[in-house]
Amino acid sequence: MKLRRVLLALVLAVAGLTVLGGPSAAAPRHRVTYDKYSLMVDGQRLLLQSAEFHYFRLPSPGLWRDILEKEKAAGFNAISVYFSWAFHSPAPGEYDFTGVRDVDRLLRTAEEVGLYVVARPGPYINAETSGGGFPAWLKTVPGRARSSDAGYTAAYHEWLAHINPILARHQVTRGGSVLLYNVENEYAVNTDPAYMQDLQDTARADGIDVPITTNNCCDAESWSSTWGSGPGAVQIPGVDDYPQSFECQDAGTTWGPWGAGVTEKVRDDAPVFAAEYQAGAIDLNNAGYEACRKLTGVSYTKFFQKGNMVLSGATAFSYYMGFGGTNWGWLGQPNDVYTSYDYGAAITEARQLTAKYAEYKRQGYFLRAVPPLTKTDTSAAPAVAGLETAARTNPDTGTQFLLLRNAATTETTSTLDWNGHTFPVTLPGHDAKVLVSNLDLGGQRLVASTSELYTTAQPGDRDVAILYGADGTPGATVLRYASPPKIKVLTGTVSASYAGGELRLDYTHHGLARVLISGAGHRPLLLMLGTDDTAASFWNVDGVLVRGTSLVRSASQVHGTVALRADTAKAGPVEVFANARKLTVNGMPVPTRTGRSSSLEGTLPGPRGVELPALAGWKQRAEAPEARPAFDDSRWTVADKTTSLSTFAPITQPVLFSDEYGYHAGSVWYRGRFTGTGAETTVKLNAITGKRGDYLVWLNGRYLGSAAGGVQADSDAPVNPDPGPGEFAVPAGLVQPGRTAVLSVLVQNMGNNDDWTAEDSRFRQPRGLVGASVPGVAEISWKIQGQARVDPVRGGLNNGGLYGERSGWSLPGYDDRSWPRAGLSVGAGVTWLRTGFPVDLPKNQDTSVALRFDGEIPSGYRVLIYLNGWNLGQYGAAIGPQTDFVLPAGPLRQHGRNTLALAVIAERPSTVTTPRLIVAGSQRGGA
Ligand code: IPT
Repeated sequence: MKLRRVLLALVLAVAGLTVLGGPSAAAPRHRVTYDKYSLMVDGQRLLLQSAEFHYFRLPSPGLWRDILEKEKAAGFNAISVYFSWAFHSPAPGEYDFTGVRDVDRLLRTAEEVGLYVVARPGPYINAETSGGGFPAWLKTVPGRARSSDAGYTAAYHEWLAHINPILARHQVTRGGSVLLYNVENEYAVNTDPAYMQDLQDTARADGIDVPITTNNCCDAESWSSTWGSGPGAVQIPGVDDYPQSFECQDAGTTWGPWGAGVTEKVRDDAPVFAAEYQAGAIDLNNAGYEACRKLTGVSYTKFFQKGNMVLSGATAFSYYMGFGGTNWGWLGQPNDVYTSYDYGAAITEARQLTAKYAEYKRQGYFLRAVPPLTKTDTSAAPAVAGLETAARTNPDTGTQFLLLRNAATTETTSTLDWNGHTFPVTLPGHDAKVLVSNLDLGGQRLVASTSELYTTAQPGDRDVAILYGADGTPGATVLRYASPPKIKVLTGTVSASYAGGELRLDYTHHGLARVLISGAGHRPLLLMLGTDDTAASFWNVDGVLVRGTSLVRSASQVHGTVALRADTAKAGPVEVFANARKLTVNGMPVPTRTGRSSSLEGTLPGPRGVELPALAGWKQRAEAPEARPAFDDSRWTVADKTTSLSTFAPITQPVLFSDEYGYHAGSVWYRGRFTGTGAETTVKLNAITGKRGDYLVWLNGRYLGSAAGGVQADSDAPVNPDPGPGEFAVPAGLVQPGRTAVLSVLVQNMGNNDDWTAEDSRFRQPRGLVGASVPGVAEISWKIQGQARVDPVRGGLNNGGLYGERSGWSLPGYDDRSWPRAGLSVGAGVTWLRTGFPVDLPKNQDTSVALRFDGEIPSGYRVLIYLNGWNLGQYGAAIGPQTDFVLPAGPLRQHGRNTLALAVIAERPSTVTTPRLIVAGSQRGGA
């Protein structure tokens, strides 16, 4: 796609035109079609290998390319992307698509990298985002969300009118990357076919002409058989499968509690589409994302995904998540996630590759090497004692795919009788293999192999193929040759025999064996036989095979020189298979010699050491002047509403729900005035914050205490409220008879519930105070204040309404010279700590930096972390188990001065743990 764009630019430049933005109507057009087997582009069958990526969880557009290149290097040919309405719209009618919201840039980057996009604009997206992607202002719009009610319809039409034209001009049909358009999300209960149909009609009217899909959850039949081809049915129904569930604490013991993970075929005329296939997990029980990575680790990935390939015949997959990212600001839905959305994915939140990534790469390269897999039917599979088997065959080529799966936890050794051959097979516990027979491998014919195919390449006048199997297990490969070929074993131990037009190689998978097969009227074949690890040490990017780097981003060959863009995590040897004599890496020439395998061999340097400054010289300033009776709140909003659209009935009047007054993110302050009697003994206050929230209470400037905010995530919540304990004792003498008393309450709203079941009440559930009374007092008059203004760069979800946030204390330009240097003890209430630090990271190197809090996670206070004004996380025992907070380039100035501001909200006097900077990974190279 990149080359095409460059060519187009040249053509247009010659014609005196310029290319503005993405592909225009003049760009090459392609046809996207499908049948029961697969998607097709210009009639060519396509195996869609997609990884989910949320641009809104990486507030650094320059790093989007890094993730996309890493996905592509693992063999993916697509990304699947939710577009978050809430992220772009802070208020009705207001939309922002600039900076970190520049989705046009995202789609352009996908085009440049060469990845298709499955576009998922919702309007409802779930995804553990606040409100499931609904902007909080939608809570004040009448009409049931996710239905065809008028108010909601007008609101989502506004969103689609903004996002659809962007997606439309980036469609494959117009020379762009958008291949599929996904409406809604797991819309399975409380459904309204007219709404589902209108989403599609609106998309079509807006110029969407690629196939429309949706992701079904719990009732996979919903948008097909129930409504047939009637209203709401989509062309290609997708199905979500999460066989390992989300109980990360059970990693290592749990196995498929949510089913076999075999994607259902929903429509006879459409391919099987695994729209979300589990590739990680949310951390429901605070086990930490490493546990989630283990729950969905290499074993799971092999067993379930390979099983699904053969058992379901799916030819379109999207793995959720490929890279999770960060719930920065108030993006997250608080009941299921904390700041990190690492997800235990193959690429970590700090953008590092894991062992799981290597497994995705093994599977991804395999899928790329076997085009016949795009059209298969189930076929009879040979039985193998002790193992599960299943098979599919391509009716045109006769290529067969045979699944061998070991459901036991221990290794199984058996015999496979397959197409007239007898092979020994050994499979480790919970492992799976997809074997291939009758496949054209470049100039060779693979008859059968008990090794898995990793990848193939055609450097110059020969073929290279890499096969692999678990270390120490037997392998055999049979190739067809009309006469005996010449066999040269370059490395390793391999025995060869020839009979009846077939060459059979027998070996034990170990290290990397290399066999050169030539003569017999074929192109020479370099066959490499490896293990999981030695196979995965190869990169096959843009047709160039490379071993020894930690990543290859792209490769090109011009005039006998192969130019790689590649990363190295350490110094070491590099080996390149290409039709070239010279090598450059990241623009630098690399001296090479030609090795025994006729490859180029050289040595590459690793990254330089990185020094990060200590964080010192903290300055401190306490705030919360709102707690003082004399504080001037004359410009605050009067809270006097008596009704709301929430199904939650307020415990007292007036309605104090913060969204009703336009305050949607983070902290909200309330000040209530009443005339004292002198007999007050108790203040009763209830708040709903979503999980992990709290509220702090002052009366006449005296701190009365704090409570955990109510959590109303359950569907029966509206009738079963539990908005916190909410009773605070009034010290004698604090309230004077006949005098005005002032109640000040700071509520930490954590974000909105999702609307997963389309029942409206969950998502509309209030945030902020829901009940406030002082027994003996007839009336309290209220004022409310939240976020002062939408940050034009960082957006509406970045800030709440703390005094320091309203006064710019989080911003790098704020002048804190008058602030004293102070210790780390803080009183109850809100205290800010600020410091500056210089960073100068090595050039031509990708260093990922994070902030780490050492020691036990404190209770009693929470910390909002602002880096150069970007709200990059929340830390504290009430929040979650997270101690490392990624500081992405962009928010982090990599060559310059940075400002770190910590807003400490303390329920009691505390000594704050201050963090330090750490290197979360460093490689020479980078995007
Ligand atoms: C599936 C959602 O579609 C997706 O948005 C995300 O929330 C994911 O779950 C969990 O991370 S719903 C599936 C668990 C039934």
